[in-house]
Amino acid sequence: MPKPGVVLGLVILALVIGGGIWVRRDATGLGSASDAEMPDVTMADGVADLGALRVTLSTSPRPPYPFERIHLRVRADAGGRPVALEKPEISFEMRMPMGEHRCALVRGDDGWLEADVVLPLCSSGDPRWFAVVQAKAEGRPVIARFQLDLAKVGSER
Ligand SMILES: [Cu+2]
Repeated sequence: MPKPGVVLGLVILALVIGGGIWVRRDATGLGSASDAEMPDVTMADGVADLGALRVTLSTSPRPPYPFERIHLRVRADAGGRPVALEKPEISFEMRMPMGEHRCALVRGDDGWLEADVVLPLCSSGDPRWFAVVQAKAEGRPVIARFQLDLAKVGSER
């Protein structure tokens, strides 16, 4: 049997770790979704699987750089057929509040919806942003979440 003090220590450690994760998730405002569940669009197209509907996000350049224009393309499909998104918009957030970064997606080429965004570099050094595509499809809300990491300023292109 371990000493009671050791058991108490482990319980407290578990509470601290659990509490830390809870606070971190809560701070993102992203519900219970963890990073691992969100498609990463830093270096490749990402596809969010929303059951019957799939939402694809494509960014360029790759990787994206802070303070430089990032071109975004979004499309939705179901069973391989394109689905029209109504009132589509995309917003960006970090774990910490970094201001409003929201723009409407407008019709582009080949059924893609497009927008341009410029994202600041967080002074904390955290490069990770979360992109949230919101729209309606056949009257029902669509919310697709992605993650991307901004490249370090001055890094190799
Ligand atoms: Cu910040």
